[in-house]
Amino acid sequence: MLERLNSIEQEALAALQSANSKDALENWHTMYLGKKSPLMTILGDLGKLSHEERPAIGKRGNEVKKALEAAYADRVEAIRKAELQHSLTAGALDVTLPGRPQSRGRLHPHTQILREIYAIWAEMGFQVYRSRDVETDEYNFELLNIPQHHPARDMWDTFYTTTPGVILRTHTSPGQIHAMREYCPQPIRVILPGMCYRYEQISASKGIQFLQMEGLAVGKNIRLSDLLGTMSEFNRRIFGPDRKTRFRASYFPFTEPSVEVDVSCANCGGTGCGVCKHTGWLEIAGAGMVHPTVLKNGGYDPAVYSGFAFGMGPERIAMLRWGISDIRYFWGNDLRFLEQF
Ligand code: FA5
Repeated sequence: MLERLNSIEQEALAALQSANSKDALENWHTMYLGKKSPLMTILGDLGKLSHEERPAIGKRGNEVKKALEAAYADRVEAIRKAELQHSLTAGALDVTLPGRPQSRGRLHPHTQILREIYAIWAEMGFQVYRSRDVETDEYNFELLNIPQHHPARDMWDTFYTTTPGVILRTHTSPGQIHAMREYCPQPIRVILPGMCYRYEQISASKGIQFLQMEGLAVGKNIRLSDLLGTMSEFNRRIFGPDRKTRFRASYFPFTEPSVEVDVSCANCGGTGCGVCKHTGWLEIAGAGMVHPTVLKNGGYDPAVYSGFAFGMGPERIAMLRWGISDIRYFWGNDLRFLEQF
């Protein structure tokens, strides 16, 4: 029996030397140290041996078991190291190589300028109010004091749907009525950003689809001087302190009195150039005191409440800010343009 144990030990240690992988090691373990292995069978059957034989066989059996276990652990460690070494050399990684650049998206200049404009109006107490792109003739025109056949409709001709009276809005002004009807009789300070659509001859400064940003303030004792001061402050914040603001008398059916808001041309500093058509000024918004009829249509008593409103073109503001020469770039989807912002 002792000889049998010696030969088990020798055979097992020899077989261990040729086990070169994790799988081979596992097989070896089952074969030589597993429950049904010859060694374990001998150790398990010690009770069947005679009193004389048992101590010596038991002692030697345990020695062999310990030796095999120790050799097994050494071999596992050696193979782990060899595998690590192999993977370090075979799959060698040059950590000094530059990484693959991730192409990062960015915000469209529309979104960037809108966020800047929102932040300025927010500081002046104006909240964003969302209004729909698809409007009714009633909201886009009638309730804004532009009845059927009014000549002002020519300026704001639009796209019509197959449902009579349902159109794409030509300006964000119909949102004034929605906001007033929702908040009346509370005071209002909102901006209404969004897309507008017009039947328009496309040019460098005119699109058939473009952004507008309406503003509306309604309350008691709101005066023209409040509008002029607020617009001047907005221009100072968005264009910087060097640019001047000018107001020109104008006409809109939904404001009385009405003004156009101009800023001094950044290109020439106000002396006149091609960009400003040699006037020194660029128009950025229409504005005025909310017409009494419009206040009434919104639910406010014009004898008690007053307000101002404005409608500006964020694309034109972006063009002035960043020196963009053509409004069509915003929709051109040309990466050479978009990547500059
Ligand atoms: C209006 O649309 C009025 N609703 C503005 C208003 C609101 C006046 C509240 C009084 C009170 P106007 O058509 O001028 O006005 O347009 C206002 C601004 O929108 C313009 O100054 C311009 O910046 C922009 N805009 C107008 N038409 C286009 C277009 N076709 N393409 C790009 N921007 C445009």
